[in-house]
Amino acid sequence: MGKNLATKILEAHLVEGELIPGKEIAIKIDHTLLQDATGTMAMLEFMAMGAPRAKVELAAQYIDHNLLQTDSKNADDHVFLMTAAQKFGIHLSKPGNGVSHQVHLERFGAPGKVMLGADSHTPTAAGLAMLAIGAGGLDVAMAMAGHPFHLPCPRIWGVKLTGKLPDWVSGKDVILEMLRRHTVKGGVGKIIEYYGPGVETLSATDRGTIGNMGAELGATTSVFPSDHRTREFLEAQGRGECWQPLTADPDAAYDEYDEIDLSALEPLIACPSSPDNVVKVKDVEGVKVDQVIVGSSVNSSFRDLMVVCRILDGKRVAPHVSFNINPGSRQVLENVAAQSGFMSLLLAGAQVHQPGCLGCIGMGQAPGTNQVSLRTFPRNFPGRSGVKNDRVYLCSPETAAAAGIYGVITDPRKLGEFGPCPRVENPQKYLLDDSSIIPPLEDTSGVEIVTGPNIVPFPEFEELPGELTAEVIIKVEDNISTDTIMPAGNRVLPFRSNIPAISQFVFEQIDPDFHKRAKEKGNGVVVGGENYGQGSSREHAALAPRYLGIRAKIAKSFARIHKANLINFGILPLTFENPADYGLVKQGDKVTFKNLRDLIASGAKEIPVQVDGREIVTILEVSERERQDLLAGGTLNYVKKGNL
Ligand code: MIC
Repeated sequence: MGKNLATKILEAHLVEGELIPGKEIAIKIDHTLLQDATGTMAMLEFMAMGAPRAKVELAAQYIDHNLLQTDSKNADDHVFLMTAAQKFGIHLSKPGNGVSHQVHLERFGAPGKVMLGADSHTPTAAGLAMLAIGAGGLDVAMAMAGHPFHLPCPRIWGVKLTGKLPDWVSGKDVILEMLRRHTVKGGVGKIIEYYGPGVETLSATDRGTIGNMGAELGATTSVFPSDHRTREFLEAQGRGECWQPLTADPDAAYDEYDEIDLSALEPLIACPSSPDNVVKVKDVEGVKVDQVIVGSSVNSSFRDLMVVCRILDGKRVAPHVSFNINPGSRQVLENVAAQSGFMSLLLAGAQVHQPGCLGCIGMGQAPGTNQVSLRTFPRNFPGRSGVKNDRVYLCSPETAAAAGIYGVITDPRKLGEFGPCPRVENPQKYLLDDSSIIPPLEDTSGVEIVTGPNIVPFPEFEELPGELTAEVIIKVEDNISTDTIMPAGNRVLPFRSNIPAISQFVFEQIDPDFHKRAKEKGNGVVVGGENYGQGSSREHAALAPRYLGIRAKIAKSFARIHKANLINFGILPLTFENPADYGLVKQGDKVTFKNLRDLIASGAKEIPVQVDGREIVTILEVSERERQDLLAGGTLNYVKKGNL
């Protein structure tokens, strides 16, 4: 039986363990990706490890999230990251140069490389046949310091693509179809590998879109083969020498299978407020739209913007619609401008913003009260836009453009009344300009790292106690995202390098007093449902609760990155042995863990907990290495003791 591509790449990078699904493995990392919102903390963690220089083949730091400068904080953090990147041999992409995922595809990505990124949408690099995985900042800092990345070996899920996308249907509709079929939990513990004859009908950036939102399925990552479309993209970027062909063996087997006939897809849309709440666009036609945003983390490539330019050419957006463009990179904007797309946008009445994440992470662009916002973003978790009870839909650039013109949700096929679907070819040679990427220095001896007043030292955490008595501070439902646990947005993001300050926002949306109660009680427990902690890679969703005294989270199941982050900061990630016990626990209950240290040190999987006098059994599914991290009170404590 032949091998699939994911297995080939994993094998070439395997440094510990065996490729048996569920068992812990360690893999060598070639590229690391940091963005600024997670990067300040990750850089502090890297500094705490004492490594003199990044030890990976390529390390990149992007400044793409915290772009609004309403006071000195974000600007200070930018200078910190710029000087630290110079000190440690890291490429630095300046504010305004673009979103990490798009710029990495353009300037650094290469087939077959393994990348670890402190952003859950790192798998966008699937578009270039990279195995690119999102992780917490501490894991990325460790990889930058030259350590392999540990993860439970994923199952490989082969998704065969056949046919060709019809007019007015694009990459976004493929991944929305995956979400419709499999929900936000469908990819947990899996790598999604796309194969089959339909693959070559998709460009590198369409593949990037599909890889990006594999994160919304909870997948470890996604991967596409490297073929002539990959070479075409790299050559157009002046980097043809990075190309190599990579594909699964013809008789490759997968742990699971699915198949999508691209020709049968229709325009799809995710309704409020979950990326898997997917319906056909034609089923929600007529809903009045107030805001449209094209671009940001996903669907911000040259093709995505250019298709919107062509659709809007010679038309105006409906008077009541605020139509926004967030280009993925300066390169995208320059190339769109060179092909006169920019003029079509301006004349149509669009607001064109600087390249960056912006509204995708609530950094501006919040919709008004009760307004409907259609976005080509990857996520629409409740409140993420910055507005309580927001009504955010996720769709393709074609569907977004149609809503802009008609002012209501409209199946983009209706645009056929103005002419045929625009065919946008990517340039054979993009206009290239790397002047906003500062390359690493050879001699860094003269570089001083500038730390502004917003950079607060990493908090000290004590080790796991022998026994633990705590109180249930909050109980939440299924699919709670990290946006609910640790909100982002322009009020909160500037505190990413200041844990005492950011901790006051934990669970703010659903329980503004959470932080006070948690601090008051001393030791706390959070109880959750299925897929607890889905969404972003932000380690602050573990670090800030830990700062407030949370020592354990008991859930029906956890999302992959959040579970790893909990362990990194010494919070026990426990699951109910009997999911029905979830119903027995309530906010305010006293919980006691007897012989906790001994149980964990002895390798026990079953951890009994007294909940208001009753005993329930919880399960601790972690590796031996992770047990040591938990005992030490977190990975950094363990590492500081000289264990690596
Ligand atoms: C997101 O899309 O949620 C983010 C913002 O990019 C996050 C990272 C962060 O919270 O800084 C992610 O996806 O990991």
